[in-house]
Amino acid sequence: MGDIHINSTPYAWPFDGDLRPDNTALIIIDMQTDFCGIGGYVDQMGYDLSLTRAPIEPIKAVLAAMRAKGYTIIHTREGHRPDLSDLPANKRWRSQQIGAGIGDPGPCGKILVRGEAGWDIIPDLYPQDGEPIIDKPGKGSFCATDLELILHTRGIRNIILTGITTDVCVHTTMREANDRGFECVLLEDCCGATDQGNHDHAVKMIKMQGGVFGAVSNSADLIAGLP
Ligand code: C5J
Repeated sequence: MGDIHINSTPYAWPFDGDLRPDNTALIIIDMQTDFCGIGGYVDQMGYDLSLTRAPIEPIKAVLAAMRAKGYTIIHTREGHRPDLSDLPANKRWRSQQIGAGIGDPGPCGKILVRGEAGWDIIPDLYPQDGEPIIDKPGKGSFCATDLELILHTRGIRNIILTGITTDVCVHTTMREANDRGFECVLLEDCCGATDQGNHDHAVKMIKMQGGVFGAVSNSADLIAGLP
């Protein structure tokens, strides 16, 4: 037990006050051109890019603060092998229905395909040497990846979640992490969705049942409370 807590709801995070640089990681989810850049997947689907770009500056501030204090920083990218052997037929078909077929050519290269320009992390938030990058074929960051092994190897038990999109990849990852016993907090202003209502409801869901998936905070409170 410790006595370090971040101002958050519905409880002061982490639950046991044991917050240290060597047991806590920042995870930045899918800040790729495909999700927040002109010509990428989200843009091709016709959604409002300002919603998925809104978290860029708040994440930048958290990233700088946590890098300076020596915390583990982990980045994720959603994407598929160039031969599309890890792309389920239903995922491809659904994306084609909305006019942004995964694996099809677009202004930023083949949509959500590893190695293409649109698939990579935006320059503003690009990983530094030594920061693990998790390449994932699905929405959750634990499915078909070595994220859990990396977290356990580093002794991480607290996870700070940021990135896009709040209701899809961030929420799925938070649920996966919570079920594995990690103590999670989502930073509200460091996330964004393709629909503001979905973002708001995804944030609200976390706060039910005493914090059913963890807690919710924001960049300013996290930075102010970070030991
Ligand atoms: C989606 C993601 N929304 N990163 N991916 O398809 O949330």
